[in-house]
Amino acid sequence: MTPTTPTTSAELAVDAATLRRLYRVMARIRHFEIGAARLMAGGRLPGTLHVSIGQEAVAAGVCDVLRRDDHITTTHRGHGHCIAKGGEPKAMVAELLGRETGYCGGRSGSMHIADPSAGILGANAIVGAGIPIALGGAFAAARRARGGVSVAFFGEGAVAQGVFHESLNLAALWRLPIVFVCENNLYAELTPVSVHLAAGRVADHAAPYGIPGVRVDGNDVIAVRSAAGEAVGRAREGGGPSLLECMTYRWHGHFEGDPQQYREAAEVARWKDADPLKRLAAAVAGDPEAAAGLEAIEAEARQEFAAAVAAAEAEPPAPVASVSSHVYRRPVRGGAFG
Ligand SMILES: Cc1ncc(C[n+]2csc(CCOP(=O)(O)OP(=O)(O)O)c2C)c(N)n1
Repeated sequence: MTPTTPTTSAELAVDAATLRRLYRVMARIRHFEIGAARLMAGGRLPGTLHVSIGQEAVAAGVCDVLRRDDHITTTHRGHGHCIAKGGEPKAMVAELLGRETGYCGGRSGSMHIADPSAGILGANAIVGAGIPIALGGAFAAARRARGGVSVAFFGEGAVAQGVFHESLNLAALWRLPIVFVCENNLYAELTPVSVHLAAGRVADHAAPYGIPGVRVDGNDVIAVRSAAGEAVGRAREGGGPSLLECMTYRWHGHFEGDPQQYREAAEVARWKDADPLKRLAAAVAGDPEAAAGLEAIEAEARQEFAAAVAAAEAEPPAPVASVSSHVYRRPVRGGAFG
């Protein structure tokens, strides 16, 4: 992995405002995840937590080329995608902390966050299960014919699931406006990719379905944005689906508390050197307009998370009696259950 050589935003063919916007989104994700991990370590956050520290460039780069009414689905490691797509950290934190103002009334926690108003069709605890939901979003977008696009985010652990292949097949047959974005972070739980995927490259799964498949450096936000821009543009114009494989790495364990006996500290350290935020900061160092105030952006991001925690912790926990709300459907007279 070679960090991008410092250059100017003109050479990067991306304007200073875009570079700063990308940095801000990555910083907001980074500080949300660091903060959430600390809350869990301190016993203030119930449930299980999977953070995406180190993978921020994928969420930021892809969502930067999406419209608010485009759809995404995400996974158990989905906070970054939700933030990048326009989800509200305040409602996300309230959900993580089991408060009624959370996205799901505090009943679901980290792995079910959804915000249809921002096009977020949901995180999903079942590996691969978000992919066909995004496919449905793409089908709906095609029917509406307003140029909408759907993006399915998933880890490489989902690629051996049948539904990944079924979805690529249908998307290709019907030329649906969808981009399949695989975040290949080299591990599925404790298992390295070399042991669980027969095809060395996820992107190679595109060819049998006759769709474009591209592998990019997923820690280079500009490269991700550029590849995603091409795939999303093609989908919007009726050119059909694409598969994008973003090579990246999670700095933390699979879940918070994971003893991580399956990987070497030196490997983690190598990937920390390829930190997507530091790489973008280095890339814009020669451009005073783009580089100004990156520390202030970081401070704002930390403050955003702290304010969300303070607001959530000032509220009472969601009432236990609400636990079954929205689970059972009230019988309809004369209907199937009436
Ligand atoms: C269908 C299914 N099988 C197994 C699991 C248990 N499980 C949870 S996360 C995970 C690994 C996912 O790896 P990957 O898709 O690469 O995502 P990452 O955790 O690396 O972001 C597994 C096997 C599950 N949640 N769903």
